[in-house]
Amino acid sequence: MTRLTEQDIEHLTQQLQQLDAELTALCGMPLRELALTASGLAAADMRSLRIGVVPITAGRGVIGGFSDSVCGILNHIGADAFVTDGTDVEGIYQSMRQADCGMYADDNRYLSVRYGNGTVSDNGDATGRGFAAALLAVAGSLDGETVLVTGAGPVGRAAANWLTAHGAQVVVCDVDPDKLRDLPYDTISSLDGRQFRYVLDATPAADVIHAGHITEDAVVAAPGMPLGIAEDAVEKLRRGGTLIHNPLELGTAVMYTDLLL
Ligand code: 2YJ
Repeated sequence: MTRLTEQDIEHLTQQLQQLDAELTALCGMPLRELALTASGLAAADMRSLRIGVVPITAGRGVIGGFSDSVCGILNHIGADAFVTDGTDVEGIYQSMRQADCGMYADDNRYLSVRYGNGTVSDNGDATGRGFAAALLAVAGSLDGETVLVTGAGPVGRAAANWLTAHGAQVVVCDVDPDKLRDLPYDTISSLDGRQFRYVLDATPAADVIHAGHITEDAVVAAPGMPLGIAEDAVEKLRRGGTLIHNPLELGTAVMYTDLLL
């Protein structure tokens, strides 16, 4: 995920009910159930763990509203989350003393940790599985269906693994041939001349997927910020397809449900 801005997450906490309504309409389940599904869990596995969200000042520093938004997402799905008073190592210490789990992000990595058993969930991996689970939920079944995954980084690889395990035929596209080497999927380095019904956009770049790359009834799951779906493709999806896009909510929710394993 690209570094989020304050504007990206400004109204996120107030819009969680609306997100649940949208996800339920599209995927047949709200954020909490989708996250549990991506973690391979059932509704009955949900637990309310105490989790400290630690503001991290390292690198480019805190993003205004980031820790509060993460805390809001966690509490929305049933966790017992709080933002630590201290930042960085002091905050991690507080979360270890006062909570079962911690969650923290710097400019390169965003992690959740369960202290009692050492379970760790990485945002890239969790996001890939979360959006793959959303795509499957919209489709109903992906058995034998071709799914395009754009971007062979951590998000794309996790999504490709999850989709393959759930019966899809995955095609991974990346402009960097080194990233495609040794991948156990069909791979392409350009979308030219190809059209797909199911797409998981895991690139950190804007305007990767255009209208010509998707069918009229396409289902596109896109965690990336900025959105990798060009305006003409968004317009086509509005007319007859489905677009699932949220910058932080689903990935963060899966990072929590992964700790319940
Ligand atoms: O604590 C804070 O407010 C900041 N240190 C949050 C930084 C958030 N980090 C990002 O947005 C990074 N791009 C996360 C990279 C995760 C890769 N999956």
